[in-house]
Amino acid sequence: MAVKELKALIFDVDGTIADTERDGHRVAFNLAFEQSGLDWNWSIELYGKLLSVTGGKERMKHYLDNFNTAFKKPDDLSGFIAELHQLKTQYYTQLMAQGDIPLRAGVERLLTEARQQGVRLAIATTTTPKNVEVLLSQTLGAESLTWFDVIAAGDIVTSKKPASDIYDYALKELGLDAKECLALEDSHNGLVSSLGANLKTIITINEYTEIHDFTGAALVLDHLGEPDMDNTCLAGFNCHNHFVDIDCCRAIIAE
Ligand code: XBP
Ligand code: MG
Repeated sequence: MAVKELKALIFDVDGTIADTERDGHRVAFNLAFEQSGLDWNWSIELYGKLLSVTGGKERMKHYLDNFNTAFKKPDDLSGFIAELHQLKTQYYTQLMAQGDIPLRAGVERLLTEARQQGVRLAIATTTTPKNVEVLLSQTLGAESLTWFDVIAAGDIVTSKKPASDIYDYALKELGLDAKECLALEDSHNGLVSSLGANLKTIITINEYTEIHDFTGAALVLDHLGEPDMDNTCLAGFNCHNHFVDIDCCRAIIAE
C-alpha cells in the first residue's frame, strides 16, 4: 500500500486558529442584543453551554428554545434572528479589526511551513465567511486569504458541524481524498464533523472545549507548540518533539 502523501491541511477557525469565542463572538452577540434593546446577556458560563450548537443563528434559536422561553418570539422568527445576526457580525468584524485576539501558538508557523513545503491549505468553519476574512487579514495580512485554496464557511452548506458537510465540501473543492489530508479542530462538534468526512484530526483544546470527548482524534494537544514553547500531548500519536510541524502531520496520516 503506497504511503499516503500529505496533500493538504484543513483548519477549523474559531477556537483553533484563534481563541475567538469568549472575547470575540460572545461580546459581539451581547453588543447586538443591547443595541437591539434586548435584555439578553450571554455570560462566559452560559456561552460555554450555548456553544454546543454551532452557527450563530442556530445558537440564538437554541437559546430562545432552551434558556429564554419567556421571550415572546416574533412571527417571523428567522427574519428576526437573521437581522440580529447581521448586527452581531458587524460588531464582531469591528472587534476583530482592533486586533486584540491573536493567532494561537504554532498556527502561523505551521501555515508557513505548509506553504514552503507545497502542502495546500483550506478552511472548514461554521462561522460567517466575513469573520474569516477579517481574522486572517488582521493577523496575517490581506494577502493571506490567497494562501487558502478553499475557504468553506458558514451557510455554504445546509447542515453545520457536527454534520460532516463542511469538510465534505472542502475536500470536494480541493479535489483531494480525505486520506491525503489532515484536519485541525478544537471541539467535539468539530471532531465529529471531520471524522464524519474520514479525516484524521489533530485537536488543540481551549478553555471551552477541554472537557469535551475527543475519542477518535489522532492527537489531542493543549496547543500546536513552537520550537521554543513545548506543547503537552494529552492523547494520541507521539510526534517525538513538542511542537507540531509538517513532518508530524505527515507521520500522522502515514500511520
Ligand atoms: C464556531 C462556531 C461559529 C461561531 C460564531 O465555528 O460555531 O458559529 O461560534 O460564528 P468553528 P457565527 O469552530 O467551526 O470555526 O455567528 O458567524 O456563526
Ligand atoms: Mg472550532
